[in-house]
Amino acid sequence: MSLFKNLPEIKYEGPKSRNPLAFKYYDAERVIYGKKMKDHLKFAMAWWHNLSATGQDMFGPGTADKSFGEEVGTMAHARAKVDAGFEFMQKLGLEYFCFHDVDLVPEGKDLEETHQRLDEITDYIKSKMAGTPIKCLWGTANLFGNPRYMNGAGSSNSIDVYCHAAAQLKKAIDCTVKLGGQGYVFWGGREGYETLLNTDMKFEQENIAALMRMAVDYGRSIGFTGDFYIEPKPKEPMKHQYDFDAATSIAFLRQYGLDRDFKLNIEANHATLAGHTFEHDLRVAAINGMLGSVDANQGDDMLGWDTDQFPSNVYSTTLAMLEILRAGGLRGGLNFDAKNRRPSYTHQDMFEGFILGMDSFALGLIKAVALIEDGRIDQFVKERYASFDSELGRKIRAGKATLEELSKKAVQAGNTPLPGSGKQEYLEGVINSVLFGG
Ligand code: XLS
Ligand code: CA
Ligand code: CA
Repeated sequence: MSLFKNLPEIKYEGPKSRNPLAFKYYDAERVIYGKKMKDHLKFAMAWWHNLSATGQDMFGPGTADKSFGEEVGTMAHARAKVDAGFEFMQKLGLEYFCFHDVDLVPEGKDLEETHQRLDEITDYIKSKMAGTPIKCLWGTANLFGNPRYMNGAGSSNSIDVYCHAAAQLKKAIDCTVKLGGQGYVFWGGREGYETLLNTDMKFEQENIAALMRMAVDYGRSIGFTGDFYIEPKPKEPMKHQYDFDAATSIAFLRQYGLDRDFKLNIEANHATLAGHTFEHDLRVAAINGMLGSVDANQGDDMLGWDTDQFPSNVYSTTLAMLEILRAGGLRGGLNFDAKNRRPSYTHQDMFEGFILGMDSFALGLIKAVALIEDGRIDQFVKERYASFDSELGRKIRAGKATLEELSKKAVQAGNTPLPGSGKQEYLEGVINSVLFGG
């Protein structure tokens, strides 16, 4: 039975197409640098936004009907969401999905009942995956929604809450492994604090690290070979979150010896909330060997919160894809942690959201390749550091120079010349010419 009856399979029709239900740029089979577009862009559907969220906000209830013909909050509804999800992914040619434990099933009266429900639904999901190219990109546990997590999960002051989180985490890893998940995400929604007056920051961070260490040990013990990820975010819901941005999260992972098993899942809207660009956090992750996966969305410059919009800004997707290509691609993928705006409440809007996001990243990929082929930006950056291309420069780069010899060179040189123009305006013009020059 079709749950999206009037919605077709979405095909590539090219940039001139005016069909709202067709891809204009995303051509899954097109080969770029020896790899199909769909393998550069391993798009994933987020179970929570796409199949669960109805547009509810603090001023009013949801506007979108995601009941899929069943009573919300029942196991029949959980199964209907699986049916809807698979039909949706197949119609859009999506090959990956991501989930939280509580996106899959309604929580039971206790952990035992919830675990039984998860066993049942993951059996069902597995049966739907068979014979399709659909795979699990990553799983996670929702350790922030239930009131027991008001003070965090790994950072909670209560050992009972900490153990409950461990039980949820263990089961979410089981489900991820059962579904062949390639990654496991920690997003520390409430792993932070509201006021230092009641907080032992060091104690909390050590406890989070201990929980992550236990998760790695358990995951490896049951055969999980994928990456664990931290997903940085500076704030919301907590005022201060410990995984503020890529740099902070990398320092944390190294501090606690978790950097061999963890990488980062960089979300565009979280980077911008931290006061960075999306490409900044991608670069920080990449140069530290920590770029794992991406949550593809965008925020709104005029709003200070996590709006999780479908990406439409091609300037941003181009610069993001440039970082990803330079990093040699992603072992993870591009998960649309994105939701329709509240007034876009129809099933067709769900399709159009994904078409927008997939086309924006496909165009970003095409334009990033064009920037690389154009060569002017790479050439400029190379020349900008050319003064280090000397014997002394090589000594500095090799860590073999001394302050005394640098000082001697400077004194001998007399008047130190200026370092050369940064030519930002020229470079921005190059980007415009590649993006819009036809
Ligand atoms: C919330 C986060 C969350 C994670 C998974 O802001 O983006 O959805 O991706 O827990
Ligand atoms: Ca978000
Ligand atoms: Ca996210």
